[in-house]
Amino acid sequence: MKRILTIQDISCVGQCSTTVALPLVSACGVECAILPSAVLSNHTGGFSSWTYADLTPELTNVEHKWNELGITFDAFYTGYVGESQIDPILSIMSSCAAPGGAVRVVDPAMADNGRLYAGFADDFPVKMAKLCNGADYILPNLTEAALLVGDEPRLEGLSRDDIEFLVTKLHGLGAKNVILTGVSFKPDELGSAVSDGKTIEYDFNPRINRMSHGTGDIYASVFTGALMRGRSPFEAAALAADVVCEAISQTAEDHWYGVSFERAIPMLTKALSESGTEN
Ligand code: PXL
Repeated sequence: MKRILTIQDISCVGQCSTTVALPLVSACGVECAILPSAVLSNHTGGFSSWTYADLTPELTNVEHKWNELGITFDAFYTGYVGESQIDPILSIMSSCAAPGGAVRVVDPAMADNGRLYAGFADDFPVKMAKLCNGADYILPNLTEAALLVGDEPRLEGLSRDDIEFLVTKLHGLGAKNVILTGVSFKPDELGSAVSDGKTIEYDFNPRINRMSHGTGDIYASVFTGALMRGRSPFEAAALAADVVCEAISQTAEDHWYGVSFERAIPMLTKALSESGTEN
């Protein structure tokens, strides 16, 4: 069984980041170690306030212990992290990689709907771009993608050429594969562009008109888990989108702070038990 390490915050309440990654990567049949970068009482997207305990010094402490014990990982998956954590994370990715190398999946979780999340400085995307450099896979939404390459975020009316130009610029950050989410060429569809730098494939699902928190974390977690189970990047992205759609459709109307991803776990495990190349 592959062992991955996810590095992101623990939002104790809110169904996002580590509390989504751990169950979903595990449900994929992949061992998931965690390294919490911070502990928050709840996420910052919709609650009026939160507590925040920064764990930056602990990242290096843990890294040294793992180096001493010879603990390594087949893949790293990063999500919501702070500016001071970028360099320690890059160090962990190089010193704790499995002897044959480790896959780097970077979800630059920092923005949505045209704006940075509360608490991030305007120059944070430049720091996040450093983490994208050398990543095997980056999974920005349209807002994150624009901010990473220094553009004004545009959420609507992007043509195929606009998307492909944006994807090219994202590769220019030093990322091998780009999975750009939030792509839409027709009002009733929403999907992603999956690019390896040579070819772009598109995956679309019917658009669900509902603002849902934490869907990017569900998408990145399933993508990482499925990839580590030997699915192609396109298959992993398509499954991730299907799980997000299933989770949203299974979420009660008044459940505002997250989506009930738990209800999509049966379809995820079923999909991954069906044919596919084991990795
Ligand atoms: O879902 C991304 C995320 C993760 N962690 C925290 C957040 C958010 C989005 O707002 O606030 C703390």
